[in-house]
Amino acid sequence: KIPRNPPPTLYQPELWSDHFNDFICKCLIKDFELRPNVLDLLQHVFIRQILGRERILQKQLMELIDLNQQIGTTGKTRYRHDADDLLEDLVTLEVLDENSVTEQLQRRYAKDQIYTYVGDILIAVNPFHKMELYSPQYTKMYIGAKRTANPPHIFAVADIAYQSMVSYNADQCIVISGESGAGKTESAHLLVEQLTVLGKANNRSLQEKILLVNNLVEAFGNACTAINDNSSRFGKYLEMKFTCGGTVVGAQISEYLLEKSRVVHQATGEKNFHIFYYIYAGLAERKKLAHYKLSDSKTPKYLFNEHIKLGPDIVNNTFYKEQFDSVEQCFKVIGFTLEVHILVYSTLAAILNSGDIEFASVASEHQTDKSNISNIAVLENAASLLCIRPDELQEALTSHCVVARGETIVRPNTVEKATEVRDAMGKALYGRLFSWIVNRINTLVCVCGLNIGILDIFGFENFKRNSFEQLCINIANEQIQFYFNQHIFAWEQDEYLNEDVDARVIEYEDNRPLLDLFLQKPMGMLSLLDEESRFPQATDQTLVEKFEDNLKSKNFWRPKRVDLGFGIHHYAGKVIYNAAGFLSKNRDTLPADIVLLLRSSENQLIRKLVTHPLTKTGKHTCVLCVQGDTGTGETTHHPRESTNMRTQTVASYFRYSLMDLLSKMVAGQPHFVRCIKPNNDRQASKFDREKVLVQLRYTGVLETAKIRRQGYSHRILYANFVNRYYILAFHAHKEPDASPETCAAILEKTKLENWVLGKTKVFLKYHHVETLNLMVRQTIDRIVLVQAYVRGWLG
Ligand code: AOV
Ligand code: MG
Repeated sequence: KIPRNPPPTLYQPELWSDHFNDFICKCLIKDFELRPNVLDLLQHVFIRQILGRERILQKQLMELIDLNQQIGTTGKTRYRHDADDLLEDLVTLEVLDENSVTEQLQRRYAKDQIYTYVGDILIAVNPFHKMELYSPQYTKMYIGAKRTANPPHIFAVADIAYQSMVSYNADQCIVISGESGAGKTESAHLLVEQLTVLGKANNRSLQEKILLVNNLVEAFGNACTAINDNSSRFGKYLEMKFTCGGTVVGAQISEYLLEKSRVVHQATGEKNFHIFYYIYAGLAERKKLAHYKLSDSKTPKYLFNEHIKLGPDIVNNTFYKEQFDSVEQCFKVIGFTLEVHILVYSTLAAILNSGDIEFASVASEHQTDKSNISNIAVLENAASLLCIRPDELQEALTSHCVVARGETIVRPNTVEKATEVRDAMGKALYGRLFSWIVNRINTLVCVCGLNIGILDIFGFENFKRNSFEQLCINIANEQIQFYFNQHIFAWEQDEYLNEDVDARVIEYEDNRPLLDLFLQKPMGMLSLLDEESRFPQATDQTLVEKFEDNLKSKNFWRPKRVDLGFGIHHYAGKVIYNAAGFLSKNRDTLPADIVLLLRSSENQLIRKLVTHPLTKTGKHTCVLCVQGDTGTGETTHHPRESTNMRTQTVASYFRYSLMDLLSKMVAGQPHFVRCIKPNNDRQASKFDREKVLVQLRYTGVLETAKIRRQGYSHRILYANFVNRYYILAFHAHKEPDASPETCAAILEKTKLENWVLGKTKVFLKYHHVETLNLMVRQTIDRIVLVQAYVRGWLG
């Protein structure tokens, strides 16, 4: 009987006699083309020597060949051309220049082929319309397939990361980059979806949980900006956790640098975080607005943007209502009790109510401006949602304590100061609520194991007016670009030198000077900002002057006629920043009086949010981080909050976060997805050549194609290489010595071309490894198959 589905675990050379293993290997390694193998096996050796039979049934033979053909054939990498001669890998372009690259992308885009490879890197051009590319049929097509067998696709990236994780038992990391609105978040979703399928999430509820959790975090962390209706306002690193066998068992989310200022203020034409609109509409639908001290006739100030006519439309918006339902659903799925739902809504409603508290100036005897609350009813609403006493809230907002010569003195707050305190409270509560939700999710769904991380941060931004938030966002992107450069260019070219490998050097735009400009200690921009933030007398004006006096870089300049303005020539273009508010945004202080008051809240969630610092502590070492003068690559992080004045600044927290993120990323083998925005109007089928060209330039796509064509993106130590691939040329049950000769023997056997042996490593082209891995998989499949046959025949 012919076994139809040979069990995959059958490949266990140790269970078979040496004689038989020898024999199988002899047959199998002869050639990677299939027929001679099977024929040899069956006709010449197998039948006579083992079974002693002279003939075999024709039918059995044909079936065996059939089965083998289904496993697939290997061979040299084929590059696909379609009828119009469009290329799927830019590396294979005959003429490699800006023009030809843009031309290819444009022609492909016109045919809805939004994905294109540059070697092992995927370019994704935002289609700005729904594509028929993600159906179950596509999901299936990209599982375990050779990359060149199908058109380029984001699912192929998921598959390669997954296969590498399983084959090498090693963590992976998928880095998605591109400017705001280029499609990073959408790509991240697609990757998560495909990875849950690949990971054979054995219960649907886990799969559902992971996808839902992702959406929940985005409801709290995304918002509508001038560029993107669903713009990520935080950095997200989602790690999918797998067992060694490759079964998905959970996910963990790390969030970075939420743009909290959005809670209290949004730029022209922009909105607050999605969740506020969702609960507002959702609670209205359930007639519960009054319970949370909200009214459907008066939009809270924090949600009201005069440039967007939202007003009463929010409560009638069906999309918001649906989203509210799905947030509730998500809370349930991840195990939040009804009590917790209510606590979360109360906190959000408290933030909205406190935003409506108004202050009026009252003259005082000592001529310092005092402030008073002009709408006490609103204050009472906020206090009741926060479960604190209204008189205490009033006091904490309109006055502050100072300690002078051992005496505590109460000083009044001006209207301006009181407003600042009110907003600081809203921002702090929201920021902590966000971190708390993410932490809760992690305790519910996180399990340890192998992981594939997916990085989706806020993309490079250049608005009409750019502030501290844009500076942080753009520095983060600068750092990711640096990581990309290190990986694609710097480390590879260093290894040529170390290993005496002759390869042409590719010039690329190194953005290290920019990172130094921002991150160096003590004279980088963030250090200067921190230093200035420590002086109580400092102003935003003295800050920009300090920048001007100390930052000596051609990438920094002061534009004329822009008060408080300074320019930075980022890797992705020139941005003019306005330093107004930099100092206060960086100090980000939550007055001690507010902290103490909130700690006395009857609402246990509020108490939790202000009692436990939710941020991480610890030391991080990362080879990628620019660490200023010491060069040790280490930093310590202090708990973010304390009630004294020595609170940590946003800049130093930001620096810490970047390092934390990078240390996570460098731990895995990276895969890159480059999202490209084809136009600024979010229009489908519109390919603005100039716009695309600029992005191709600053992301170094042309140079990447060159280095992938000429260089060796995989460098594997002899021992590792032999261990992984000896089965292709030697007996499966006997691992040969890890010598350069063995490596050469394996490579010659595979008929791959253009590899090089260095002093300690094998240097391979980007497509070699995939071919080798596939050959190993097929060899094992064949061994399994033959074993199954033999079992069938013998038994
Ligand atoms: P981003 O993540 O890169 O921006 P998004 O992933 O949010 O950008 O994409 C912006 C919009 O482009 C989406 O809302 C979709 O309408 C559209 N889009 C992107 N990719 C696809 C796709 N594969 N198919 C269909 N539509 C797509 V920002 O988060 O702003 O940096 O901070
Ligand atoms: Mg995004």
